[in-house]
Amino acid sequence: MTDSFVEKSTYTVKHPDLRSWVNEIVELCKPEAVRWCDGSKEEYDEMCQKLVQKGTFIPLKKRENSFACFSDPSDVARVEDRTYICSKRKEDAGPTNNWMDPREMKRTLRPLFAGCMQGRTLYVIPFSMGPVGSEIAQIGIELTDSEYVVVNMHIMTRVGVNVMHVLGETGEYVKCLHSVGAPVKPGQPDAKWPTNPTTKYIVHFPEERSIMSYGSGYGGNALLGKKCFALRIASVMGQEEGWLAEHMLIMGVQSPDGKKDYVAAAFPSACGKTNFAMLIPPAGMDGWRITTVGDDIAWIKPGKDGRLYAINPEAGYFGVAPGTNEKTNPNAMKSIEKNTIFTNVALTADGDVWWEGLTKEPPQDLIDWRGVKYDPASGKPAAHPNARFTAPAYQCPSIDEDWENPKGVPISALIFGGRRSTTIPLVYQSSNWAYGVYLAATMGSEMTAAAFGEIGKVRRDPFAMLPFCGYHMGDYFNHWLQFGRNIPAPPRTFGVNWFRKDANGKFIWPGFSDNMRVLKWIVLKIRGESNAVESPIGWMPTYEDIDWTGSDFTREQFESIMSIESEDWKNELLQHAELFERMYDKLPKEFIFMRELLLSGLWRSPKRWSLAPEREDEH
Ligand code: O2Y
Ligand code: MN
Repeated sequence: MTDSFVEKSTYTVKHPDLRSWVNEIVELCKPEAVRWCDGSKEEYDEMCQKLVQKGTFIPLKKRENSFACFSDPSDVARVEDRTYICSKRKEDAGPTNNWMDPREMKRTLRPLFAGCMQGRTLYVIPFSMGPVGSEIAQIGIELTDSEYVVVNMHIMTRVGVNVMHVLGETGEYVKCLHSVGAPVKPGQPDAKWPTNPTTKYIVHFPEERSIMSYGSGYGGNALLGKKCFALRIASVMGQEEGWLAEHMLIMGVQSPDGKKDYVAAAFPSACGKTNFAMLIPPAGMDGWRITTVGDDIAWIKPGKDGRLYAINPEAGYFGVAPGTNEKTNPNAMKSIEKNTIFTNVALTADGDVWWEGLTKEPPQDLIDWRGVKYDPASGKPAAHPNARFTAPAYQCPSIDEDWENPKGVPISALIFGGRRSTTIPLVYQSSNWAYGVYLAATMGSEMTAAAFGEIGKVRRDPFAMLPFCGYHMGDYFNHWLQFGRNIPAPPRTFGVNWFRKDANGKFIWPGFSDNMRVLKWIVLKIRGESNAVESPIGWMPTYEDIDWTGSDFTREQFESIMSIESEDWKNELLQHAELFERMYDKLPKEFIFMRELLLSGLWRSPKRWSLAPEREDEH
């Protein structure tokens, strides 16, 4: 690579392996220029201006330093069916991942990457997942031909020269190669959202610690620090090195006496994790406060004191816009007032953004996410359902004072939640670590989008990691069990379900800020300051154990979302068996016994186990 070929670099690269990898990719992809990113504000502003000139970014008059853009309609979400774990051995990817032999995959990808960056600049993005220099943090280098990726990575990760300093001459890093797969031919205009409409591959090579992503410029497919690195590759690192990379938010729960506990919580995609992570307690629960460490991913390591410490490897939020409003998430609304990138939202006539749920009625004269005048009579949404905001974490009013603490924050409880209209109660506590692992492994969500199968059917999503675990799910369960054996006092584990419905199909639990009532019980429970009764599936609060200040939620309603219908549960356990069959060769023995124990408990319980005292009469 000659110096004139390098468009810009404000530092000298001392890492021979990195230099040769970049040279190799330049040789293969044939970009017009190479730029080594330094993470500066000047660089961010310059890239945004470039995107404005290209017509990709539309500056927003109503929000300082903020932009909107519309993706190609073929490029609107993660592509699970095009996502591969190419471990050397098929059995290491397991039954829940797409797999191809790594050599064969490289033979497939090489011709696609050959010349794919013609007419574009290749950006070299050095980034840290986690506070730069933290013992828990990891370094990645993303090579991309997308300015949209550069600016989003600036927000979502820590990009910069200081990362190169930590990397030094021999430091380890994850190789993240990304191309939109749309070379620009000489004389041809570039697309506003370059993408490859027919060919997409999101490929992970766990043993090599490398990622190759082709054909998409969108979110999790292209911002490789997020799902690809921080979950799929990091989960493999965690298994080998004795830590956990999890699809979990991290929040602080502070009581009026100033005591704070940190909890991490796993929910499948599209279950309101960002709302929960930024929760504001309801009126009347004075003195309780939630602080936000992260809204999507947690890296968890045992500390020297035997406790677990977690960091948020990210530096921003890539949140779902539709449904976000002043009631559902006031902190997110403040986080996106400035310095924010909006993708696939609708635009208002006065230079602002709009999405379904932001206000009751859409404003007049919207431009929809396809870039055309919106017709409310069309029955279609103005914003794409997976429209996103990318906003810096420090802009969140509830950000925790220790969110960048390189040591992480100590975790007292783990919460696992799914989207279930029946069967799973509002909250319950597992009686021990192994049962906690079992309940997380068997969690599931009813499908809300036809993309994943029959709407309403339960899709098992162990630990909310089904699309994100970089290795065999059975090995993952065993890793969790072993992890608990190695720590003196593992965090307490809880199951929650905000989504139970009544006979009319209406949600029973109000959710959002009322979830604080459940959190308060959880936190007091781990402090030994609240009560519980034993149910066939674990410990549960009674109506009296929950703080109902300012709420009109009745005892009957509470009992209806806490009941355990034994027929539903027997069916549930049959489905657990189906899941276990898929990973029979690696299934922990604990799971077999745990399922038997649950079954025997349910066998003895009434048709409907309820917190109501008359339950004994139902035998
Ligand atoms: O569709 C995408 O590319 C984004 S998916 C995503 C983004 C932020 C947080 N979580 C998710 C997810 O799918 O879990
Ligand atoms: Mn997520």
